[in-house]
Amino acid sequence: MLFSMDHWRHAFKLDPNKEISDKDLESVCESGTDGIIVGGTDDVTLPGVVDLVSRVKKYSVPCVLEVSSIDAISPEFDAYLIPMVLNSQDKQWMMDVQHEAIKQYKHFMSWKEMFFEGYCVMNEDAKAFTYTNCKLPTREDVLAYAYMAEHVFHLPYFYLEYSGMYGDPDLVYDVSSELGQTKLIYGGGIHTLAEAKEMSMYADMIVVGNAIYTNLTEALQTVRIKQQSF
Ligand code: 1GP
Repeated sequence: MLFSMDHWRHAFKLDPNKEISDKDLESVCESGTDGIIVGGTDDVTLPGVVDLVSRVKKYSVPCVLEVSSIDAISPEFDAYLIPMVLNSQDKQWMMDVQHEAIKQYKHFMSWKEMFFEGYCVMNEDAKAFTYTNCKLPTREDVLAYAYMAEHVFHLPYFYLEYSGMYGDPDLVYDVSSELGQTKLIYGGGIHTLAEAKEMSMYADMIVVGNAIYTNLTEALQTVRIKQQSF
């Protein structure tokens, strides 16, 4: 059966650079979330990625790698998410790192397990924002990026990335209205079920990251969005 994330409503994002105990990892993996995304911005190393995926693979939850470094790709994952940073000011993050990866690895790549995401980084204080030299987009910019993700690049996912900061629900609503086929992923600053519910009203999938490490009990509650119908 082909791997798909299209039905995912909720994902936890684990950072290979952060410590998590076996007990907490079990709670995350057995929480009922649709999947685990392994991803981070800096100091993502192959040993860190391999260690984390091997621990997650003890559970039945799907596990995908959001690739941030070409040197830290392990074959253990169910699928791979490849970001294309639409609001980066450097072509490198939109096109060149992906181009280099394809040049080196295209014969090993299974395209059935590889999904490109149009990334729009919205938090100026996020590491990813600085690292990929992003420019803060206006509302109109974001809507045009979403339009391009769907109609120009035909990307399966558009990721509105507020990493570390709770975003603007009105903008999430506007972006969701702009998209048809392309699914909207929202991530950033979700710490409570109420926040998860709010963003889930508009985003196809929400991603919870930092809260795993700051308040796991609350973070686990966010999975309850899957029991609600909106
Ligand atoms: C980060 O979008 C994810 O890439 C989740 O953001 O860590 O702020 O929850 P937080």
